[in-house]
Amino acid sequence: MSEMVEIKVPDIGDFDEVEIIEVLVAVGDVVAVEDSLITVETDKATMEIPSSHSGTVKEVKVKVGDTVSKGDLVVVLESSAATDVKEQAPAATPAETAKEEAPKPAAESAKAPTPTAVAEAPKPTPSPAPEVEYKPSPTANINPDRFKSAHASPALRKFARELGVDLTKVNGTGRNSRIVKEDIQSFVKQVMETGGRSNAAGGTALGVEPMPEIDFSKFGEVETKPLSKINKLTGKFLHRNWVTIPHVTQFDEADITSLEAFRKQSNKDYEKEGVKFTLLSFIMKAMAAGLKKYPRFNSSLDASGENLIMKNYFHIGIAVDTPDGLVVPVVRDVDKKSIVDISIELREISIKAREKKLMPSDMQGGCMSISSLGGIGGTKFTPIVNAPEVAIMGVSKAEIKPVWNGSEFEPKLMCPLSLSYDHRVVDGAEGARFITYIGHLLADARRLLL
Ligand code: CAO
Repeated sequence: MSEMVEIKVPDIGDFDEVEIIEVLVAVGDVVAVEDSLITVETDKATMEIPSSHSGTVKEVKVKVGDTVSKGDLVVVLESSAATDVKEQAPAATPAETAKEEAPKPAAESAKAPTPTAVAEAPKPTPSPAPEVEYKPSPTANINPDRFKSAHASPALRKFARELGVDLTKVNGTGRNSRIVKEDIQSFVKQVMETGGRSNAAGGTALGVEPMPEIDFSKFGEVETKPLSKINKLTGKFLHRNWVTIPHVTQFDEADITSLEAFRKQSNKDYEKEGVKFTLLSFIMKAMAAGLKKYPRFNSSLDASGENLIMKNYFHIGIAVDTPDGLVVPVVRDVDKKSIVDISIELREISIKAREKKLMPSDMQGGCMSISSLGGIGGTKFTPIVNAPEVAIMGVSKAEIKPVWNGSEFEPKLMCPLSLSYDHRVVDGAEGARFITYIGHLLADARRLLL
């Protein structure tokens, strides 16, 4: 006889109010015991909440973005197998390294159900979950260790193994680059379409030789240092963006002589309030105005690559250099904020970034990014577009230069700008117009107020 069973969030260690990043079931799905229902994420770990019962999903009580704690209702199942309730498994405490560590297997002794069962799911398992011994197929040539470290749920790992897909070569489009089912499907589709030649592993994707493995110690003393998590994550995205987006980089120099005088004066005026203005806040404001005037810069290609999603909000990503690598937090609604507010927020997010306190949501939703190396040096550089954005602007160190005014050279403070854009979306003329407009705005700070 069937019964309705409520599956609730079990004890998830020290965590409370954790965010749901994936809902893995929908009404009508048939689930087995231990099938994952949702994935939750803290700043330290992702965990999957498995089902304690088998049955058909009748109601899903949560959605992505919700926060849940122990005891919150996740789904209601119509369960026919009353004996499949699981005993609470030993706690798999999410630890600092939980995303990388192999979790402990869950205990599986059964307990007797009651007719009005209100079940707590078995203890959640930090991802990646226990693996069936992975045996690469002769043709797949997959590195088992790297496969295990791929950011995907156990169910998807199984799915990938069945298809012979090397998860390390699949780009994750879910939260925090988590691999979702559609990523595996589109990977397979791509391989089918290109006869197996398309492969994200560097050389082979481009039809060139892979990098040789070199024993550098033959040439002198060496030390091996692992890349940070951020390095690895950004590296994957940068690689993808570099090889898949046809980049053009347009250079210009903005005359910021009068803006610099205004900035210095403003710094004095606001000293008591503790507000410090750097050039970047003014550039952010100018960029928001540029996005309004040239809306193609404020767009993204949709998944089919056939439509542009035009955005009516103006959020700017700022590349921040941290000891662990590059992160890009987003300042929202820059068009609506004053330069004072932007400066305060900029300072706050840089501190948060360097103290590793950014939440995933702090780094989402950007329309266009700025990478400012102006405080460090260099004359110009070619920034890589931060997809799904279609453009990014690099800022280098401003210098006094002689500028011809028609009758003589004048000393002007010139700030180098490097605008990279996705040439599928923005054409060269539009790129030149955009960067010229930014220069025009920066040449007179009053224009930023209009
Ligand atoms: N020209 C000349 N001086 C500049 C300048 C420019 N374009 N931009 C900033 N400066 C000055 C600032 O005015 C400040 O000087 P004062 O203290 O005398 O006023 C000094 O350089 C340091 O500025 P800052 O870098 O601390 O502040 P910012 O607002 O310009 O930048 C942030 C903030 C977070 C973007 C920056 O600290 C940072 O992390 N930059 C690196 C970004 C990066 O790594 N990009 C590369 C991405 S690709 O790998």
